[in-house]
Amino acid sequence: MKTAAARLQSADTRLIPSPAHPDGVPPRFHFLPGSDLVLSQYKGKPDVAIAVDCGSLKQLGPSVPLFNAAKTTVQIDHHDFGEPFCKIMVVDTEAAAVGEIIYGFLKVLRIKVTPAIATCLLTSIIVDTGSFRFSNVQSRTLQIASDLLKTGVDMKYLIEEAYWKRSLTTARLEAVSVMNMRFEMNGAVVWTVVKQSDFKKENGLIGDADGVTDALRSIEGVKIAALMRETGKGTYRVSLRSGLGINVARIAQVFGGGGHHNAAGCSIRATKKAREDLIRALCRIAA
Ligand SMILES: [Mn+2]
Repeated sequence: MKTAAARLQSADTRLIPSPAHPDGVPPRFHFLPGSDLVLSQYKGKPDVAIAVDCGSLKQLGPSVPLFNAAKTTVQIDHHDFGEPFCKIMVVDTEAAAVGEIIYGFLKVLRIKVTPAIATCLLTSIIVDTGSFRFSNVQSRTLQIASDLLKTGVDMKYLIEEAYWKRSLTTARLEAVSVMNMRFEMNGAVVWTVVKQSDFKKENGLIGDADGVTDALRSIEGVKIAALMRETGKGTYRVSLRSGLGINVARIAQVFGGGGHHNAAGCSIRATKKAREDLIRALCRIAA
């Protein structure tokens, strides 16, 4: 009988891009081994569908019918305010990143963690902990990172690629978002909008402005930062970040999204009214 590891490794694995990044793997993650396996289209019925780092079925967007067509559905997640939507649940809200959960899973399956696997898992941890700076970092996070480092993965390179390196497009979109930022509550709340026309002008994609919210949150005095990116479909994709003790996931949930205490997101209509409702809700919890 084949071991679980051998079965998994020989499986005809296809990866479907996240609806959060409909353009496929964001360019800054093209360095990840296997990023070229991500498909933008999939025909047929999958045997197994796995939702990773996805707090609700809604987050799968246009992939929902394909996902639900699978015989077996699996949810691997760490969101504080996620909703269960799969037959098999592998959820650990204490994990700083899904990379931690998958690492534990591979250990149980006795799958050898190769440098390529370690590169992806460590990147998951680096990204979800802001390079080991966020409050979700625990002893276990560092323990797993240490184990992954032992495979020979080059962490300096990963941090350089995933964290320090920004494309010129990203730098320009960050400049746009800083130029457009507005403060509320004596600077406790900052919000900004990046319009479709900005993305077009800078030849950028939604994912090119991923890091903006953290940059805004780092401004002295800011307790909550909100980035609203206008999608092509009349909505804003909202990213929220907050300081210690402020739960932005609660607000994201009210607006149909979800996430973690200090990092959450949702989608709202791209109207002044919807924007103001959101900002008002943010001001209430920042008070
Ligand atoms: Mn995550």
